[in-house]
Amino acid sequence: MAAAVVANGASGDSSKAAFAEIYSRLKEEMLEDPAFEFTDESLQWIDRMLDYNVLGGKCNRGISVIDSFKMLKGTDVLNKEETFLACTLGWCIEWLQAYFLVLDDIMDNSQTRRGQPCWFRVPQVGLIAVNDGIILRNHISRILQRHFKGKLYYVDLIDLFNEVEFKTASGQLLDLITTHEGEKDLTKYNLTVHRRIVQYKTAYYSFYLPVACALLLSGENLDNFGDVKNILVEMGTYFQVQDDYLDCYGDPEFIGKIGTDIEDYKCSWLVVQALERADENQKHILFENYGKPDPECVAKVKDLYKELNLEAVFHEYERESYNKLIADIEAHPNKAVQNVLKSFLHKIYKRQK
Ligand code: GPP
Ligand code: MG
Ligand code: MG
Ligand code: MG
Repeated sequence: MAAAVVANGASGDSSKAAFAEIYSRLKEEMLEDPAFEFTDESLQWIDRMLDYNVLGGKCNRGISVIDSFKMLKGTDVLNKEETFLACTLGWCIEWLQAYFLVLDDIMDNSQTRRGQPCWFRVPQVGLIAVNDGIILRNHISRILQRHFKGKLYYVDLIDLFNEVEFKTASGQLLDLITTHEGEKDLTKYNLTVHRRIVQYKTAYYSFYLPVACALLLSGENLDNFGDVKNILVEMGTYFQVQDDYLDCYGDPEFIGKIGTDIEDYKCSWLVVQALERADENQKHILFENYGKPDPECVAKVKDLYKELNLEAVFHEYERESYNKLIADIEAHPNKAVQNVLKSFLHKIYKRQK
């Protein structure tokens, strides 16, 4: 399983290898936890549930903790203790991601994730997946307690994970209830609404959290890095626009998931762009077909996207976002921080999955 992590990583080889190695240790610790008197059956459940949901992703978030920490320290070599701590925080973010995805796939009624059926679709799992989500979340607290309690920044770390989790759940709420408002009234969807949703549901946990973990490991006070947070939230917004784009245009074989945004009536960047460009007739087509499970309706929406040339609109957005982010990053006074931000941006620019 660890090999899959290595193969999918998008960063320096040494970080990837070190990162993959730590997973087994953290998993073993969770399985040995004396707080639970696991039967063999429950031990096997947790073992399989962890491998199924924590592994198999790109691990960009997790590996970014190590890469960012190295850049902040200005070295390519970390000692054993530093490597372990950075990898462990990286895995906590991957555990957080697993927890969110297990639940998000239920809420979005998705079919596949990372090239396999969503966890709740696995026979015998079903809604036990909800409880597995809770277990995954609790594992994070237990990992942090075991390895960071006693560190000066322990409380800040706990606060950080709590705050980011709350922001993400709030974003998820906005994402979900926006589809109810005004009984499917597309006129409510615009870039401001979209921006608020994606900042909260994606940007904080995917972009701010890894860098904030590296800053805490480096002994920094997060209050001094408000400008860095703003840039990372912008980067996270761009990342979720890519996710919205790939939901429609990505190859399911390659991205490992089948899009559901049109069926789910999501306030996706694509539908917002379509609404901005559509004439009355085209708007009528959208109003009639968006948010319906019927494949014919989905196809009509996709045809309209094509007519409006949304692929080109996206590529232009992607170029502009990149240029703006690079300009913001280069305006930052600290060179090490600039390197952290640029490295993160280059991991996602023009990503295909
Ligand atoms: C991405 O939305 C956002 C999340 C995965 C956060 C979920 C938060 C919870 C509190 C459960 P998405 O639905 O567009 O992601 P994907 O396309 O990967 O399903
Ligand atoms: Mg979702
Ligand atoms: Mg989803
Ligand atoms: Mg999506």
